[in-house]
Amino acid sequence: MSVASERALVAREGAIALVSVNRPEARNALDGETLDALAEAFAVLESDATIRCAILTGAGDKAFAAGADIKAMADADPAGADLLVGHAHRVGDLLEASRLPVIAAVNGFALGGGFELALACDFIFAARGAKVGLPEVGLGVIPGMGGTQRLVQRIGVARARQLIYTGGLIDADAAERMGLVNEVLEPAELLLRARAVATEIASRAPLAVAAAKRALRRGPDLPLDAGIALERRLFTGLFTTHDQKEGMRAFLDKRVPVWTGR
Ligand code: CO8
Repeated sequence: MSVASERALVAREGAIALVSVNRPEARNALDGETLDALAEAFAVLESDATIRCAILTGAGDKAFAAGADIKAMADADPAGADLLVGHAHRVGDLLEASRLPVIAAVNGFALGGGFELALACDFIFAARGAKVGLPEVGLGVIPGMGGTQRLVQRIGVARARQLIYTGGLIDADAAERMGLVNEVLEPAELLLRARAVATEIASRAPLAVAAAKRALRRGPDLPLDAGIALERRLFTGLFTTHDQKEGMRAFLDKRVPVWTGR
């Protein structure tokens, strides 16, 4: 286990990294220090070629993250709020641009900025009984870590409006029915299942996985023809890689490919 700061724990397990938001006494609420620790953790993993997939979870059994730190925000002026949002966006931008798929393993409350953090990950697994939502309007603000935009991408504008305008929480099963959560697991199974899927991802050609992530991330922001053109560039670009030759040759030779990430 390595420590980016005590607020973000990083456990490397072969090609997988398990990152934990570590502030359980405050339900893993996100203040500037915690957000910076997460950003540092993901920046380090990004440049570690041995890591091919990451899982993000919350320390303890109560929360993934209960949102931005309300104590740190309560007396802020717009400039102070913007500063906090800057810390949050750095993490969101890193997750978005990362070559690594990141699975959010939601183990309890994921609220406000905590849910927005999960939405910035590639997809979400949740423990049965976990609760997610964007309760910001009940505090006099709105989601500020990309939630108004990313939630729409996941579940469409009408459902996003209902969740954001009401500030209501939904449980993991309801979130799964909406397509917000890929799988609901018993709490003891959550990380086991996330690790199994992360291991499968980590066994695939890393440059191809990174290209797929880029196509899937950027595509929805683009008109369809531009998204398809991006896919075409990424597809053909992979034919410059050793791993494309290796992957196809291994298939033809009926053997397991050996990826070098080149
Ligand atoms: N901020 C600061 N402290 C918190 C937060 C939080 N978001 N959530 C919990 N805590 C603290 C509590 O104050 C308490 O501290 P203390 O022991 O010192 O009193 C401790 O964690 C335990 O909390 P509870 O006793 O309330 O624990 P429960 O298990 O009873 O309840 C809940 C857990 C339901 C998660 C409850 O704590 C809660 O409702 N928390 C607030 C949830 C919320 O409203 N989140 C949205 C915050 S606003 C936001 O996220 C805006 C994002 C903007 C962009 C991002 C910028 C970074």
